[in-house]
Amino acid sequence: MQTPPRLSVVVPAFDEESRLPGTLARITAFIEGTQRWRPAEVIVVDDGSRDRTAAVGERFGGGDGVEVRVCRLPVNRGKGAAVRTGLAASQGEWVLISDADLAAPIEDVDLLHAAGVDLAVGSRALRRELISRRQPWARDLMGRGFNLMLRGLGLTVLRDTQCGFKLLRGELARTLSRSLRLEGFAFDVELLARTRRLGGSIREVPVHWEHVDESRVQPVRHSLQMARDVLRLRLWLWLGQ
Ligand SMILES: Nc1nc2c(ncn2[C@@H]2O[C@H](COP(=O)(O)OP(=O)(O)O)[C@@H](O)[C@H]2O)c(=O)[nH]1
Ligand SMILES: [Mg+2]
Repeated sequence: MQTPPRLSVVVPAFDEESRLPGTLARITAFIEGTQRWRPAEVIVVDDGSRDRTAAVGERFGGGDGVEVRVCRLPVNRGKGAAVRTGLAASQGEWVLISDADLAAPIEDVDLLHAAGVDLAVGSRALRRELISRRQPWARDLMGRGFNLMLRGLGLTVLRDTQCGFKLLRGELARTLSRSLRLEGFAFDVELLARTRRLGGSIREVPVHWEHVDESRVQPVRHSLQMARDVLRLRLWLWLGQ
């Protein structure tokens, strides 16, 4: 029997052919340079991209002690659906969810791990001095509004739920993959809520962040979708689902 990976890195990817090679190179170089996360697997989840994202991922192959795999969704379903697919496919003792632009540096996985909890949530709200480049004001506003809504609905006590950099215990990742339902950008909120329900420990951990342009987020369309999704989540939780 092969030893299970120490770490699975799940990278949701929608039209990421240009950013992906650099991202995979940085992740594999980090893992190759450290003993503590080997062996590792990187799971690129191609969410029905219209470009060559999947081919780029497949061609990359991997590195010493790192395997890169690609899961493909035939049509675009959303970041939540992509992450859920990656969690289900993961085999690691720990599972890191990371955006394809590495706005939070891969090295900070050690900060999340040091928190020693079941779900460590990377955060941009706790230590603003770690942010070397801010998001544009419209996105910042969108984030603040969303956070306010979450608080009003009693869905979170955290300061930043939406940072695309989170570390979970492998068992928890696989369990969550069977119960997550939100398929869009609001899925992080459900991830947190369901972890809490399962009795998992959660901590918000400040990470470095450098805003990367070329966002896949459309402020108006996705704000509406996220608002609708957290209302659905609120209802499901009240109904005990
Ligand atoms: N699966 C999936 N991933 C997406 C979608 N849109 C964005 N992503 C991924 O989510 C991550 C964050 O997207 P990004 O454009 O960097 O968003 P921003 O930095 O929050 O503006 C990246 O890894 C994207 O490839 C989508 O519709 N489906
Ligand atoms: Mg980004």
